[in-house]
Order: sequence, then structure tokens, then C-alpha cells
Amino acid sequence: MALSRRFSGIGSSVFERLVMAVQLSIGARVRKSPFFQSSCKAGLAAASVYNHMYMPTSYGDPAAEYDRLINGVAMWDVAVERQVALKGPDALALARLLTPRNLDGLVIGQGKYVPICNHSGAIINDPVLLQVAEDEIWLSIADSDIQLWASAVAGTLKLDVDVYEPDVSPLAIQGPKAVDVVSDLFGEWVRELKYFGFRVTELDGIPLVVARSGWSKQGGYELYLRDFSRGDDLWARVAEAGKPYDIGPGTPNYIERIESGLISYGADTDSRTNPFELGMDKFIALDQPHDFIGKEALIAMKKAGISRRFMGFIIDGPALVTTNEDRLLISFDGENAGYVSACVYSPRVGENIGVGMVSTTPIDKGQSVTIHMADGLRSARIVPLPFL
Ligand code: THG
Repeated sequence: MALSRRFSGIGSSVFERLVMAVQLSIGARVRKSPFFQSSCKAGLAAASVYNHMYMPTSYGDPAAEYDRLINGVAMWDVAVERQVALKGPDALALARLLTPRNLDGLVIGQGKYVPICNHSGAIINDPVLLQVAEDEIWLSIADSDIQLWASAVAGTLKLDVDVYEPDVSPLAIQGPKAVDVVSDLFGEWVRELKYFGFRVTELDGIPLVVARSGWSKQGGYELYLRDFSRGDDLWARVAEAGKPYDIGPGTPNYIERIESGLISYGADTDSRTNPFELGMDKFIALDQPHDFIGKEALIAMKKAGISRRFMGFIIDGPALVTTNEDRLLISFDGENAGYVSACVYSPRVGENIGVGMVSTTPIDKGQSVTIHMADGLRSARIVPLPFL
């Protein structure tokens, strides 16, 4: 494998072992993306389940997929990022209730990262919000049932708003050359979009939204397809336009997201994780005049301070050759001090790196912790995120 030689110090085995080896049963209960057939033809090798839908996680060549994201351009089927539409006169009123973020000054065409908390102040999702029309807001959600949550709130309060899942499925184009592919497809205007900025448009009659966003720090766009039946057409069109830039398939990337410190709801969080522990303070507007779910609890939490925090880890020992299948226990001074949710050898950092939730005691003391790996104990230094 020529590509893996670029990453000095490690062999291709590191990447090969990143692929899980279990078969998924394909049936009617778990939903398929509109890009599913195209993904399979492109060599889909592994999938997980997210928002009741198959989520591609590997095309069988992790070294090539990482390299494309860092140095080229990759296309990802991220239709699992389902939209929850809030449509009607009370759309904004409902959105305000759902998130602690201050939504003043929301404009059509600009997205926002909007954590959602429950009444106890625990985080239950971290969507991107898009105001697509005067009376229509989409929440582009992570893996939890926000449609049920939002419709229960709207129904209980008798708000004048419909809450439903529209026919919308994002296809991400990520990497330093994504901007070239997307401007070849849509025009030079895409270069002027701000981060999370978007425009409603079409491509050869395929209705979609073009947004500057995506779950990586390598830059890129997301095409929100608005007609399920055109999934294979859109996939083919992007693959064609990407040819001069050597585009290839990929997925939300395990290594890059750790390097970039991006939060994976459900992997990094548990049922009690609060936004302050995740370092989301700037998104939690406790002093706004509007009420929102979790306000009282969050005010109390802010006052009490946090006892654990989402941090990075540099882990001693030889290069990790497997990814963790479960959270790894962290201990400090012989006591439980949290968990590492994901760790890997990073070719760019040149170290084993991880992310996880750790007690503030070792952070404040600037001391190392012990990580309980499947094959034994390793020492780790706690460092701020992101790594790069
Ligand atoms: N794209 C779309 N929807 C999504 C995701 C996505 N929904 C679920 C999940 N991903 C949402 N989670 C995130 C988490 C982080 C970011 C985007 C989506 C992100 N954060 C930047 C950061 O951390 O630096 C910027 C946040 C900010 O400052 O506003 O990009 O990927 N459609």
C-alpha cells in the first residue's frame, strides 16, 4: 500500500485494523440512504446505525480515506444527519425553547450550531440549525430522536407549528479540494459562503441546499438533497465533477475528528453530560430574556462549576493498532476519573491521541492519568483540544 508509506513510523496494519468485522442484517426496519446503492457500488465495506439508518463507516481502505480528506477531496454519504423541520408561525418560538443558544439575529441562509438540553441540563443532541424560510427552520440532528422531543413540546404547549422529518439527505464533500469540486458544480459564489452559510438551489433539476459545513476541519460543503429519488443521480454528478481532483468515497473520519476535537454525540457524551463539561459555554446564553428547556438546571450548574471536562489525551506506548470498541476507564490516584471515548495513532501528530471526559482533579494538578486499555494500562498526558 503506497499511501501508508507517507505516514512515517507505521505500517498499513494500523489502518486495516480500523475496520470492524461484523455483518449487518439489511432489512426494512432500518432505513437506507438515497445514496445507499451508489455507496455499495463504490465499495462500502462497513456501516453503523445512526438515526435509525445505515451509516457508512468504511470503504475498506482507511489510509486512502484519511489521505483524501487531509490532502484531496472525499464524498461522504451522511444522509443519517436527518432534518427535523419546524414549520409554521411558531417555528422560531419552538426553536428558542429547544436550545440554550441565543437565536436573536437568525437570518435565512446562515446556519448555527445549537446544542439541545433536557430539563436536567444534560445534552440530548447537538444539531446545526438552518433557517430555510421565514416560517421554516431545520435542525440537522446528531443521533437522537429530536422529532419526538420537539413535537411533544409543541403539542403540549399548543404551538402553531408542524414538526416533521422532511425528504432531505445530506451528501458531504470534504477536504482542501472540496471548494474546487463544488465551485465547478455550482459556480464561484460557493467560495463566498461563510462557515455554516447556505443557499437553496438545484443541480440539473435536482433540488438541494448547498451549505459550507461538515464534520471535519479540512473544509468543505454539504449538499442537502431534497428528493430521495435523485440520490444516485446526485452521487454520480459529484463523482463526475470530482474526477479531475481524484475524489473518492469516505465517511466521517475517526482519526481526523479526534485530531480536530470534534464532539461525537453519543460516543463522547453520556446521559448526564452537560454543555459546560463539553466546553460549549459560548453557546449557552443564560442571561437571554427568552425561556428555554433546561435553563434553571444550567444556571445551577454554571454556579456549581464542573467536576469533569472533555479533553485530549496523549497516550504513551507503541502505536495503537486497534480502535477501542468501548469507553476506556481512566484512573487517577487509584480512583475512577472518567473515560476515553475514542483513541487512535495520529499520523499527523505522530502520537497516540484520544478524547474523553476526565475529572478536573488531574487537570488542575497537571498530572498524568492511567488509561485501562484492552491489553493493559498506559499512562496519558491530558492536553487541550484540538490537537491540530
Ligand atoms: N452536518 C450536518 N448536520 C450534522 C452534522 C454535520 N448534525 C449532527 C452533527 N454533525 C452535529 N455536530 C456537529 C459538531 C460540530 C460541528 C458541526 C456539527 C462543527 N463545529 C465547529 C467546531 O467545533 O469548531 C464550529 C462550531 C461553531 O463555532 O459554531 O463544525 O456535520 N449537516
